[in-house]
Amino acid sequence: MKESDIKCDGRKSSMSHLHRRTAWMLFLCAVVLSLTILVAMDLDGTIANATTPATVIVKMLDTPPIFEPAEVTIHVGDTVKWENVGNSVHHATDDATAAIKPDDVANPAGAKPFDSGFIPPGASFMHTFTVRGTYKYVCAAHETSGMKGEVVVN
Ligand SMILES: [Cu+2]
Repeated sequence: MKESDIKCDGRKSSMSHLHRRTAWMLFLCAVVLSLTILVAMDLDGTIANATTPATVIVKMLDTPPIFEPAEVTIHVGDTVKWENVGNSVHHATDDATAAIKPDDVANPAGAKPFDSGFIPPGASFMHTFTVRGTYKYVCAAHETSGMKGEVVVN
């Protein structure tokens, strides 16, 4: 009687011990998994919210003379890089004094106008936008041919 009771108790206690270990392991796995998810979410959130400055490329083409893309939307602190991929000289400016038609250019209040000067084939010009607003610019050489562009800074 006593022996069987002991055996039974022993089995019971070993079973519950095993269950406790399994439960503990599962709990640890759940904790590790939760922490991994939290860290991943935090990193993802950090990347999504980060204001890492970007550089947007605008190509300058010859036939027809255009900026490609003609309109870009960026964030404060981002840079636009104009690349002359054509064989003609191009230019990018939002300075009203360089434009034939004043309406072809626009420069937000408080922003200093940018002017690339003439960009030879294969060369490029970069400008970092630090003031929000809409910038309208032209290529002084091809303004009348419709070489106009727009940068919206949010
Ligand atoms: Cu041009």
